[in-house]
Amino acid sequence: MHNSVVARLESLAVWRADLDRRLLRFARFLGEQELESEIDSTRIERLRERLANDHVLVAFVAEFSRGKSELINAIFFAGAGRRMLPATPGRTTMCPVELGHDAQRPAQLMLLPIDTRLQGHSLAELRGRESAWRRVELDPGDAGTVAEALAAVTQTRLVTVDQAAALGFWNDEQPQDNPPLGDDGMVEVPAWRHAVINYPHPLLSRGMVVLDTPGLNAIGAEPELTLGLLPTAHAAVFVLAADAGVTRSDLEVWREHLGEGRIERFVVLNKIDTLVDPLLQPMEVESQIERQVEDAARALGMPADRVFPISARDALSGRVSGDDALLRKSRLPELEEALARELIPRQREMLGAAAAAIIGDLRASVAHRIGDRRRQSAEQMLELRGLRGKSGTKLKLMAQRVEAEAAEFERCVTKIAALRAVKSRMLNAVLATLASESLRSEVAAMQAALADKPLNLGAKQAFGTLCSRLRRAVANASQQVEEMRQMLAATFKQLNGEFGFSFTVPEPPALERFDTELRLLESSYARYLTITRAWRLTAPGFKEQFRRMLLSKLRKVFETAAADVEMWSKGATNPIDQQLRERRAAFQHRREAMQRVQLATGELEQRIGEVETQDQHWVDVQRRFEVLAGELIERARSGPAEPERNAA
Ligand SMILES: Nc1nc2c(ncn2[C@@H]2O[C@H](COP(=O)(O)OP(=O)(O)OP(=O)(O)O)[C@@H](O)[C@H]2O)c(=O)[nH]1
Ligand SMILES: [Mg+2]
Repeated sequence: MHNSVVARLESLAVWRADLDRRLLRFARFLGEQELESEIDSTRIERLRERLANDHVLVAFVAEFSRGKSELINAIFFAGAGRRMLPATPGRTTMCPVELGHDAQRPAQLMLLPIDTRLQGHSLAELRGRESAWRRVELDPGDAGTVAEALAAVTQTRLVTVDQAAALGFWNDEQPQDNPPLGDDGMVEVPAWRHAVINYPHPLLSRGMVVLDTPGLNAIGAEPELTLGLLPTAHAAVFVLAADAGVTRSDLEVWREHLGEGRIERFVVLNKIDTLVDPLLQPMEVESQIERQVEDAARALGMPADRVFPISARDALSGRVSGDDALLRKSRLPELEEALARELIPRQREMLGAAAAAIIGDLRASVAHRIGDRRRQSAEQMLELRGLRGKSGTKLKLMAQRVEAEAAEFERCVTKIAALRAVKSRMLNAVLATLASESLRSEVAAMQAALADKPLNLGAKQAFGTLCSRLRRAVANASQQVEEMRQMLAATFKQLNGEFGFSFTVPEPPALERFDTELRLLESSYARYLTITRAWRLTAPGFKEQFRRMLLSKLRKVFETAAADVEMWSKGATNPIDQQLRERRAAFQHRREAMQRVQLATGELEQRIGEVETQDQHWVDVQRRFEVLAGELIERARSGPAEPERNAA
């Protein structure tokens, strides 16, 4: 069963675990050789966290009844021998459903009641709050009861029109999207806002997360899905039905949710089994399918090889009954192969490139540290060799010179203190520019502008103003960082020249990346404000949710930028203490050497021998370190073994 996907994910998981092991070994080596620094350790920790938590999120998006849930059943749950996620004619899935597997937790279904929308908390906030969710234990060994539990995602509730409006399901100005009104004046709305399924499955356990969405066009479209969840997906599978063709509402869903952005898109033309016609030759059916694929590709502006004609129904029953011919006929394996081929390597590439860059930085900073130590040994050696055959008076003079040099060196302490003071003032200025308090007041200002004129042009304008102010803040921070860099470079140059240090300014973080992130956020939010369903934001709970969501997204951008700047600034001055310590130790060595030599001449040769041994030790450490770092980078870049080669 879809071996290639499992094999690829498996080799990805093996690669991640291997990288992690090597990183750990690398960190241990640095610790043993006393080469670690706080910053390097933080960097290694962060990278390890990323390697452990990285996942591939695939979202299934479409108008209702196109067969999203059935497709997920066919890909993920055929092994259970039955239909697991409810898939029926008409609207079935009523809330977004997230499928994943976290082995630390029991198999379970978590349901978030729809009422939570009224309080204005965003989904991201509620994720961490267990008490907000209803929990149902699942027994993976018993497919029947699991399927029964999963039926919850179709549950609805009857509420009054007012309640429906508050929940975001009713709008007097856009009656065509409203759910039907019962004779008793009640409206049917989804019972749950979100469902999370934790279920052991070969794909899910290897880091794949699947998002099934309700038919988005009419019901259940909460801003968070459009703005929070979908943009974080690595791939989206957009489902069309061959018996419906590309309808206006299909196009609307496509445009509103997948029309642009960074997500990798796959289009599925489902239900090709419905095209089978006893009066047509198979060839004729085939050319009908081809024509539909081309039409769909044209309508969506996608290349035809990204449109996959399949039958989810045939695939599911083919797999359940072990009928390989039916499975082949369903053409699902082609889609799965494409998903595995395109998606996983890309994910791997991104992770590998990020890891290689971080390890490259680590390598540079540690190599620098080793270089420093070797330089000091060389200096000591030079001095010791110079002592050979010197008289007692000469030695005394030299000892005095060491004392004078040491005293002269201590002058650097005041200069360094001044440097620290200037740096910390400058750093505080950058951090103030990127502080979340200023963000909150900017967002509040926009919110105030929104309050008077609900979501008309004024709102877009207010949002645009907010975004341009924030981008200006990032540009200012960038400028401040550049000034800091110049200050550090000039001071380091002076300190190096005067006191023989070897300080260098590391490359400052590229804040342009955050400008790009802000632009992306801006375009997706601005697009949302113009779509027809943005009226939901007029309900107070939604407005609050929108504000919190926006604020938390922005905060993340700004906090990451601030953390990067802080880390860089620390990294620039961290070596100071270390080099100070080492220089003082070197003076001490020289003093001791001189004293010993004065006592007995045999000591000198012994001392020279010691320094030689020490230098040899650093040569050895350097070599071992280079091998470790080189292997680590090579491993990060090359990625996992190709599963085909392994499998064969
Ligand atoms: N003939 C045929 N019917 C299918 C196929 N896939 C799904 N269906 C049927 O289409 C109907 C809708 O399928 P679902 O999987 O519930 O569709 P959905 O896109 O999840 O719909 P919502 O949950 O309402 O958004 C169900 O009756 C399925 O049995 C297929 O390949 N061929
Ligand atoms: Mg469904």
